[in-house]
Amino acid sequence: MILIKLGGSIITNKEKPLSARRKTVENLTKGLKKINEPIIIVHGGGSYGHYWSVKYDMHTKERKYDLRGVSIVKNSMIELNKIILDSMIKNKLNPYCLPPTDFMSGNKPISKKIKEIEKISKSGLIPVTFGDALWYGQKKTYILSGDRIMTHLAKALEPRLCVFALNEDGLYSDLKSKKLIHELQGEKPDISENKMDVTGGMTRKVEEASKISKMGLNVFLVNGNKPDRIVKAVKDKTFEGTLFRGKRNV
Ligand code: IP8
Repeated sequence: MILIKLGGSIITNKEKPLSARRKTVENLTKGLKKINEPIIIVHGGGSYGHYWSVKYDMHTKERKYDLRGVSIVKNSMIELNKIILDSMIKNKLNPYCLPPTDFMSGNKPISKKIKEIEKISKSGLIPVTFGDALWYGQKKTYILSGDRIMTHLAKALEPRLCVFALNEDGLYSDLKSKKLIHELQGEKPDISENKMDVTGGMTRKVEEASKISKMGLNVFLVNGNKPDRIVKAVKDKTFEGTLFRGKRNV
């Protein structure tokens, strides 16, 4: 089983509110079509969810946020999700839409539901979920990042590989020269970036990726503009990007 996160920066145009990169989404789904094993898709918020989360000052902390913001963030994620689902349907994949409310209770994953997601993906359907605004309890809500969902799913399902599709070639040891880090083992690199995501952007991704690799699993950060790199990583185990090698795979 393969877990794939389509980052908001790759599926949307982050400079333009509420604009999806439809051609890129199309290329990605065509790439997914070439993978012959169970997959689960998670996608981010990009210029949909993050745009509204910033407007309504909503974050990952559980608080009493503006209820209007909660509704609008959720609505925008449904809109972005629909674009992904439509592209998958068009390319003859069988997505099975699962908003995170389906497997989260407050900020905890429901293990029975997560096990069910595994069964769904093994049946040939492709579960598709996404970062979202979620009910926490006592009138509080929070933003659940798709990266955090990846960690929840990885922990429970132990996929063969976790892929994060980004709008970059992977992690750079130096931002100016764009020198790519090809492989990491256990260590968590120090990265600097401009934070524009309410969930922490690249910092969060690196955090979750190293958490997952510490569970022993391989995590691969790859350029989503080159879907063949995803296919090659899955099929031939050649990693053109940044691989966080999990202990089990050393
Ligand atoms: O882009 C957050 O998901 P992410 C989604 O995976 C929202 O961090 C609603 C901002």
